[in-house]
Amino acid sequence: MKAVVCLPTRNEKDSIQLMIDNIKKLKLPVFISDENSTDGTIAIAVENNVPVYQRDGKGKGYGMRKAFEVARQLGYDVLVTIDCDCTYPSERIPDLLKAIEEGAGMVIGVRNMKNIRRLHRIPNKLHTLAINLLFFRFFGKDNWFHDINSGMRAFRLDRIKPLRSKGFDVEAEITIRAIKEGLKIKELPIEYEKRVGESKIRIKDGFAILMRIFKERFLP
Ligand SMILES: Nc1nc2c(ncn2[C@@H]2O[C@H](COP(=O)(O)OP(=O)(O)OP(=O)(O)O)[C@@H](O)[C@H]2O)c(=O)[nH]1
Ligand SMILES: [Mg+2]
Repeated sequence: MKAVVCLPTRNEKDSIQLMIDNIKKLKLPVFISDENSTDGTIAIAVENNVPVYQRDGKGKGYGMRKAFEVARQLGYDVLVTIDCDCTYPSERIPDLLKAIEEGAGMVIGVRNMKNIRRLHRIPNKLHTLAINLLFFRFFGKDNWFHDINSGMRAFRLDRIKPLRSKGFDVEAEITIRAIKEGLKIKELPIEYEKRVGESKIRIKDGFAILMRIFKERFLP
């Protein structure tokens, strides 16, 4: 199994060095999928010999699509994505990969909700509930999800069909793709820290995520 880590970035100069150091400690290959960062993020990545790829459109969805494309082109079977804002525990990546080796098609890091701002926590619960209710018939009672927007996950690339999301709806879409493909999805509880640097998500993104869930359920 060949795995690679992708850090999606948009102006993450305050956290990228630490994120790169943490992943290098794990001896895993890493690349950046960037959104025209202008704050020096790219220079830090280049100084650390980490390859940087620029997205083809605006938004985290495009960043993830680029991540899929690059990982496939480089011949990897498993992609690990982790937000580059020092909120997720990169030292747990090996646990995600172990679960994949043991047969999971996707492993989602389920955040300890206490450090998620209330403004994010409530929509996140709503999105997760929406997927649980609308896609129940695909996965049945044995799999009830707890954090479908998590920005830390690992999955087998060959089983995920091309993405359509442009923005922050991409995590929900990746989860839905995995459900529809019948992948064995495992959840792994993880810690979650307060963000370093400026948040990019906006209230309108919460609506876009909900729309994405409904579109994926009811439109072709
Ligand atoms: N490639 C790319 N990455 C992005 C874009 N927007 C955000 N990101 C990255 O995606 C990750 C998640 O963005 P955040 O702003 O942390 O969003 P969030 O985690 O939902 O919200 P917070 O709780 O405020 O952290 C970070 O690593 C961002 O740098 C984008 O347009 N393109
Ligand atoms: Mg974040």
